Amino acid sequence: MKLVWAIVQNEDAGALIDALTKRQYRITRINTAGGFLRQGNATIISAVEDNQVEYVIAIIEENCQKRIKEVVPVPLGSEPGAFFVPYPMHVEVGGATVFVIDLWDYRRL
Ligand code: 2BA
Repeated sequence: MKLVWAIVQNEDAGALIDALTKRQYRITRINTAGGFLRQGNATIISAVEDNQVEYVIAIIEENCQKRIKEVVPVPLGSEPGAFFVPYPMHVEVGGATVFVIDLWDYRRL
């Protein structure tokens, strides 16, 4: 078995969970935040049979869009008299960051 571990945008998480649970996949959603943007995102984990991995990834791809997010850089420090003009930056986020991890054991007790 494999653990499919997907970091997705909050905007996509609901539809993705619906699409997976409708097909009988068991999933867990964890509310997480990205280290770069410091904004909330969602981590979806699901233990699946090896032969289901590509199908699950295809469902993730189908339900997660790329988006441009605006971020305003925060100054790390400033000299007296200096001023900082916070020009917004744009970064492309998603569709999803997916890790596939070998699962040693899976039990429902
Ligand atoms: P964040 O860390 O908030 O990153 C959001 C987006 O900012 C990233 O989108 C990427 O486009 C950009 N970005 C991240 N780090 C950057 C850097 N050092 N310099 C320039 N731009 C940077 P995605 O790549 O689609 O990632 C979306 C979220 O997935 C990330 O949110 C993070 O929570 C997670 N993630 C991505 N790669 C990861 C990795 N290698 N390990 C763990 N989590 C990861």
